[in-house]
Amino acid sequence: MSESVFWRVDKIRYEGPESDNPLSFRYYDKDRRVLGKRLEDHLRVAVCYWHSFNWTGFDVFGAGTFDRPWFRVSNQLEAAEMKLKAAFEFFEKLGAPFFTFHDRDIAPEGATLKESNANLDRIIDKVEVEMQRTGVRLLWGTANLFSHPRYMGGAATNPDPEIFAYAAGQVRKMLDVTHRLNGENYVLWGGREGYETLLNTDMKREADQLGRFLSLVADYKHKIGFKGTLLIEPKPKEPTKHQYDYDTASVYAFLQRYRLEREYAVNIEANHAILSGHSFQHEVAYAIQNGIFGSIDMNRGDYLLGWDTDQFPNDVQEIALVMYTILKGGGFTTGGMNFDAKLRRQSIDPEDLFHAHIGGMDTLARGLLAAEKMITDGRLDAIVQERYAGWKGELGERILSGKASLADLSDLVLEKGIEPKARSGRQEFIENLLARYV
Ligand code: XUL
Ligand code: CO
Repeated sequence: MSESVFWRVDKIRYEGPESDNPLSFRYYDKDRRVLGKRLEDHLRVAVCYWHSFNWTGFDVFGAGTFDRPWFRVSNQLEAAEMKLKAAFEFFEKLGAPFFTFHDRDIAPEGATLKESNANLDRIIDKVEVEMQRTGVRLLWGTANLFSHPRYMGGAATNPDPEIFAYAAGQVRKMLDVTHRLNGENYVLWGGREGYETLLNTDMKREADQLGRFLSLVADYKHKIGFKGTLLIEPKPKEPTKHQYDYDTASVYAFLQRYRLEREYAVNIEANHAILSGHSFQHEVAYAIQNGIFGSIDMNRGDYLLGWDTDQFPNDVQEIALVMYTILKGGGFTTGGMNFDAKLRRQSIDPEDLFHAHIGGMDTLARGLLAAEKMITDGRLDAIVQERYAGWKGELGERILSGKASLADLSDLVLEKGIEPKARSGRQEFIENLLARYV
């Protein structure tokens, strides 16, 4: 069947670490039991539509480099159908249990919202058939509220309420679609919700608009009975200079201020964490500790570049730390690992898309297996427990329960002549221990 772009690739199988076949998994053994659960059910991998099937390889200096058949078809709906067939062939051959998409990735934007909705309906009928045929599920859906020029000044935070209304129309439709396809989550990423200059921006008003928008979305979710999780994806900058959903802590503060902290969780993207000046593990740990951890957008940046390069992950130690944190937090519920990652624009062969995802999935699997060792061994946890052991004693209990005042504590130190003894944080020792699991 030479009409398929992926005809040269067969189903990708697990062949083990000794395999020399680059089109096989060396670690991603989906049925392997890890801490009582299948590896596939721990990772819940998703392939994203936008980078893998829509992006042509263009950058700000040059045109697309990928020659995919659907880029050559002028009828946009026909192109969407071709792309859909190719995407599901890819998901199936890769063995990805989930996929993700924006409304405008999967069906073309029309001249009006009505026309766009009709385009979407027509393609979604076909998506439903493909999902049934392959068993591939929807991790999340989302609306693109950033590409069209109408959104240049933001969607919910736009100075024009008609644009707010247009965005509401798009999200309503995509919530309906996500619900219809049994999506497990719905994502909101506010790429243009922010500002370029305060000289033309009323920041307080924009925050209230965004709070209102998120409340409307939550109300609608309940109205239609969508049981999935609503997720906000933090990012500090790019395309907008300053984005309101800067990082997990800013999102959490925002949600609390608008009393939405029980309605939303976060979708943490690896390289967005780095761009906000945190580690990936920090963002995940912060979300878990505040009860708003939802899902992951998996990728990596480049140490030499300060922007969102969206590369496939290859750092096992970084993933091991994140998986350790996620497992200790109870693992994913509705969330998963969505590859929000793209090929380099010189990787023009359709097979490159397989190599990228195989490498990414093997890296996730290795990280998970290392995290399993970290947990079953128990030494890392014991080190932390031991470090805070003093707080389990009488003094610690009195302080935290509020039984001791500032003066009580001062008197205690003065009367007993307490001089605390310094103890090593043992960072290098612990890092050497970590290296043994990875
Ligand atoms: C942009 C980004 C988006 C969201 C979905 O940096 O990560 O693709 O994941 O809109
Ligand atoms: Co993302």
